[in-house]
Parts: sequence; C-alpha cells; structure tokens
Amino acid sequence: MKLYTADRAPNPDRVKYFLSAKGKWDEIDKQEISIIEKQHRQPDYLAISPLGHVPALVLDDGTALTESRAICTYFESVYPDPNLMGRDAKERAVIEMWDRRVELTYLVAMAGWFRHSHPAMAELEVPQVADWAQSCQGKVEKAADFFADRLSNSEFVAGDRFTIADITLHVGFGFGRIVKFKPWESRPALAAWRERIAAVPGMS
Ligand SMILES: N[C@@H](CCC(=O)N[C@@H](CS)C(=O)NCC(=O)O)C(=O)O
Repeated sequence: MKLYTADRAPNPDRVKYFLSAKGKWDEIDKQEISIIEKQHRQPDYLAISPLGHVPALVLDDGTALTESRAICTYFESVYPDPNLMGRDAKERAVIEMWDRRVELTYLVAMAGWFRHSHPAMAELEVPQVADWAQSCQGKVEKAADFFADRLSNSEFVAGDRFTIADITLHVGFGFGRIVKFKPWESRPALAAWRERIAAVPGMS
C-alpha cells in the first residue's frame, strides 16, 4: 500500500491528521507529490489519479483510491481505534453530515478564495477569477460564523467527541492561514475549540 501525499495541502492533510489521530501516520509508505512542480499532472501520476488530485492511496492489489474522505473510510476499517467516523448507523450519519457541512461550506469556499486570488495558483487555476475569490471569501466568513455558533453549543463539531469532522475543520483553518484568515481571533468559541482539539493525540 502506498499513499501519495502533498505537504501542507488541505486534502492530503485531512488524511495525514486522520492517520496521526490513529497513531499510524509514521507507519504508512508514502510518496510526496509536488503540486507546485506539477508532478500531479504528469502521466505516471495521472495513471493513478486521473483527475490529477492528491491524495491517492494505492492498495496492494493495485486498487487506486482518491478522494480524501474515501481514503479515510478505508483507514477507518483497517485501523478502527480510535473510532473517528461513528460506531452505529445514527452516529455514522450524524458525523458524515457534519463532516460534509465543513467540507462543502468551509473547505470548498476556502479553496475558491485561495485558488482564485493567490499569485502562486495563477498557472494551475486557469482562468483565475478575482470576483469568484471575493465571493468565496464571503462564503468562508459565513461558514466561520456557522461553526462558531455550532461550537458554542457543542464540544466538538459532530457532538461530544472528537471525529473526522473536527479534522476537516482544523485543516480548513490551516488552509486559511495562506490568505491570512484566522477566524478564531474574533470568534471565542472557535478559539476554545482549537484548544480542545490541540489536546487530542496526533493533532498538535
Ligand atoms: N475532493 C478531492 C479533492 C482533491 C484536491 O483537490 N486536492 C488538491 C490538493 S489539496 C489538488 O490535488 N490540487 C491540484 C490541482 O487541482 O491542480 C479530495 O477530497 O481528495
């Protein structure tokens, strides 16, 4: 099994923190793919990940998995402890709901803001549309308010314990630093949540 990953990129980071929280990150055979050097657009990598996306996980039988959440689902079965995706039908559905909310409201909009505004992305994001970056910035700010509200009433994103939904939000916050967006500085519930998850093994 080999994990194709990219240092400090949000979707690869999602898998990295997921494995770190399970204490397995150091055990996995990995290969770094440089997005800046466009290694993800070379034919050998496209044969693994036809959309040119990182991360990708190639299993021993040659099956290639992409989509960070699908890769996490695989690792959740292989390494069940600690459970990060739910133990029964209801809990799995609730955690997936919250995780998808983070992904679709925060992470996707953050990607739009960064990719359509940052000079380093000009060659990869063609065309780069400044108005879309601005629109996405507004969506990220609204999402930050939504999760601040959630986290003033809930200890963790999906409920009373740490799950993949916290990992996805944590990755979104890390991603935001690149456009200097630190929503926890003006939203105390987010600052308090960051302190709670920093105490989780594998998250600091
Ligand atoms: N939905 C995919 C998204 C993967 C993705 O967009 N990865 C980024 C890195 S964070 C990438 O490969 N970008 C390269 C590009 O779009 O050119 C997932 O969850 O894995």
